[in-house]
Amino acid sequence: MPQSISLTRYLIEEQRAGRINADARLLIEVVARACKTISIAVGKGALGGVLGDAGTAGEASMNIQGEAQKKLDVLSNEILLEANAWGGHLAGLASEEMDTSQPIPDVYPRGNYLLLFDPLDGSSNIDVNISVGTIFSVLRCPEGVTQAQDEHFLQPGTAQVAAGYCTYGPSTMLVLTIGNGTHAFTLDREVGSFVLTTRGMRIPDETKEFAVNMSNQRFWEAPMQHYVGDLLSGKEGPRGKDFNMRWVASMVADVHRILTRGGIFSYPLDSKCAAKGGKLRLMYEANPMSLLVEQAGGAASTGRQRMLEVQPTGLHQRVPVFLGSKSEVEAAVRYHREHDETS
Ligand code: P6P
Repeated sequence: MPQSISLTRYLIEEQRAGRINADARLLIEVVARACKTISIAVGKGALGGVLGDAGTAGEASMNIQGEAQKKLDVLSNEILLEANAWGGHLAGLASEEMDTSQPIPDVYPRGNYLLLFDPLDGSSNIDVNISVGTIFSVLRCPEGVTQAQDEHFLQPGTAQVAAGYCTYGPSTMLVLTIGNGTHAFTLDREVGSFVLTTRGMRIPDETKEFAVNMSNQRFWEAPMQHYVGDLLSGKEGPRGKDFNMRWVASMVADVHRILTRGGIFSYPLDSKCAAKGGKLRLMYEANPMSLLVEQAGGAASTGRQRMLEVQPTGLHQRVPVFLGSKSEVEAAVRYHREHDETS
């Protein structure tokens, strides 16, 4: 029986190899520990008294995105804030659930990293017992800055030191990259630690599976209409093969499937969300997922630009997203080039 490698051992070996320093290693360990706490809360379901909308009876609490917060959104956010406040490796935190970035309380030492997270992505699925997840991204704080402000977070995805997600599904899995491949760890609930179960996830270059919310089709731009229209035409159409479709409406679940067996995930611009720049958020959804996908041999684009090279202009900026099997993302980008009315 080969000796199992824990997340701690993996990170220590990466530190010994000089690919990560002690502070970043400890930061990732703290985030992973917070995810274990969230996993326990999510796993209790109706027994935990934390399902349903946050806020008082008749008045749901809304986040900056204008979305109704679930009780578990708020709880997960609090778990991540509390776990990371005292560690001494952060100069600031930003969350989908908070209007602006948060300073580290003065009573605690500060560090050189910035942590961004979506504490519970896909939380609308919580009440129907479908997988949800935590997405996180780690950036370096600019030299000389001890109390980070929003503008210090506005770095392109290529600047990420680490990125990952924790998916709370049939098993709880942490998928992580520190820039040396994408690796999956499964939570051993009996021991209480994450164990390396896939070293070096690889996304197949080709795919026959796409993930998109088809109910938005009438709102899409021309390139997306042409692209998906040809996918649906199957082997009689220009793509020459039949495609299957999956849409969980939980980005972490859809991306985990794609990292595991290939596919293309898309949340394109549509006339409903175009004014906001898209639906999904760049800093704590698209960028971390794009780094994980590229590190697994896939590709990630806005349809018109490599995702990781987008220069952010706002903490909660939204972008169109195409990510997954490299040749399929390249095909989607080609459709945008050939059918683009905006170019
Ligand atoms: P729709 C969940 O709310 C989320 O942010 C992603 O996890 C998911 O991919 C997307 O929105 C689902 O959006 O419009 O299909 O409900």
